[in-house]
Amino acid sequence: MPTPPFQLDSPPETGSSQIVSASSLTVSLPRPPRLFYRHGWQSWSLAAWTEPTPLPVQRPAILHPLQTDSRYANDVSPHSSWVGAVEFDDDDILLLGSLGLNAHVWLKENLLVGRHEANDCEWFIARGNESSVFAKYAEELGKRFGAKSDKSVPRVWCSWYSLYTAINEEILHQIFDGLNDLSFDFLQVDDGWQMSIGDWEANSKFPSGMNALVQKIRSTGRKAGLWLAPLIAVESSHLFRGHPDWFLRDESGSFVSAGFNWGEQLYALDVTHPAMLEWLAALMKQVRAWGFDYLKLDFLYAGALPGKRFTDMPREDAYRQGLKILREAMGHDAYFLACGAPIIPSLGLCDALRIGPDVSGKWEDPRDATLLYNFTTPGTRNAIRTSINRLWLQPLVAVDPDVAYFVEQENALSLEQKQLLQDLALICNFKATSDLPQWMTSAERESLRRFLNAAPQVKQLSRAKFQLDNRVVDFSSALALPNPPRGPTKFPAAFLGWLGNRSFALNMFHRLNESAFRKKRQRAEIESSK
Ligand code: 9PG
Repeated sequence: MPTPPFQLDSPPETGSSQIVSASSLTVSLPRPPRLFYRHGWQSWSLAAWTEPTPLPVQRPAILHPLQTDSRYANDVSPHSSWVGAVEFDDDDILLLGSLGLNAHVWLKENLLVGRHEANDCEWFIARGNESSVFAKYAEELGKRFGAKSDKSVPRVWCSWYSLYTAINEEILHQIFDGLNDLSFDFLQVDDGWQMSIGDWEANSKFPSGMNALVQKIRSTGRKAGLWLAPLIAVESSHLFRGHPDWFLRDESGSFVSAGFNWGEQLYALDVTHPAMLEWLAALMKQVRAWGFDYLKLDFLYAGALPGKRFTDMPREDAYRQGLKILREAMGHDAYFLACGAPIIPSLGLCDALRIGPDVSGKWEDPRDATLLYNFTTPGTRNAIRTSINRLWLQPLVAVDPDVAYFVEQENALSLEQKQLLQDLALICNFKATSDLPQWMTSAERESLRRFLNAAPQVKQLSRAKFQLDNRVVDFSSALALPNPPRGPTKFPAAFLGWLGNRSFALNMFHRLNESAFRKKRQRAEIESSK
């Protein structure tokens, strides 16, 4: 039985903290805060210090399951997953964070409210400067969810941010050869190798098969990494058609949407279904048997969506149980990067965690940022903003801010913007790129080489400023949020939101992207043949 709401009439003294066990709790604020820290549910969801007022609901709604915690996406009061904080003054921050799963924090006028979805849980409340309250919170989380992985963080070349789905065996071989003297530990094949989302076998662009691809990677002196999204499937996959009973449904028996991507409806696997779990474990073993030692498991949020499961249990507990099975099956010696993953429920089970949205060769898409008020879509500004606001996770897990860029070709970022991404990677100590050797000038190749071998002393000076050795880096340009749509822009914004909810529009968008990716590959092929 959940206990009645716990009320704290005044927050703790500056410099102190306390732990309270309750299903819900309210903390009265002594005065109106000037900022609220919102922590998004999964890797791609927004984490930011914002005004303490409601923000517009991000659009399109069809993507809520894949970009936010859909259950709370329409909340009017500012909402945060597991942990929220308010700022009264410089160095006067009040943090309320749960030490368990399935918990949420809201700012409701002069109250900070914490609520668990099912049971009691422990709540951590602390007041003081930002770094100390978050450090203490992280320490308590570590005691409950497990210590940080002791594996060294690998340097990774990832295929996604250059060729996207347009990869094939031949071009990857050329790239792997072209990276010859650069000190990558892993060459990671991303989305584009599989038959379908759900059908995890090599497609016709990889006629020699996955084992041969691993052999090629190993022949260059590196280890092999692979991307999979093992907890979702598209409607057209054999997996979904063959095993509808393995998929998550709601109370009325309809399939739960896991969002929309690849021009299709996505569905979520039920991570408590015994036959499904057997299939999942066998899949992990298969991937290891092909020879992949680094697994980027993506779209993991699907395991924790609300729904009715084979075994009834709180959704994030179900996810965590599923993740343990994945981890056991892949083996503890594999390097496991969790992506699109609910943050707190992934701690202690993965080696690294993506802490922000995807980067892209663009700083910001005004359509997404200003009209749709969506900060989860690919874009370098979005990626930096959320990642900077999640650095407090560093004592718990290796944090992946996504790849950095070095090349000018096929990339619209300024030198300064690329430098911010590189510096963020150094701060996180997670070094990855997707840049093609075909596109690198010799100077760019040199700067990539220096980056891969760099290990600067990092010191945080303020929310936006960091010192790297003797250099100060300022991320302020990435942290601010654009103003919500106002006045005449409200109409195109509403129309775009409507259009974004239509599957025909998303489908058309997908086809355009795919054709742009293929053209990119053709340009890379021409460069290789020079
Ligand atoms: C492969 C990619 C890459 C990338 C992942 C993930 O619609 N969305 O909001 C959305 C966000 C991210 C995303 C896809 C869709 O990218 O983060 O690194 O692996 O999948 O498809």
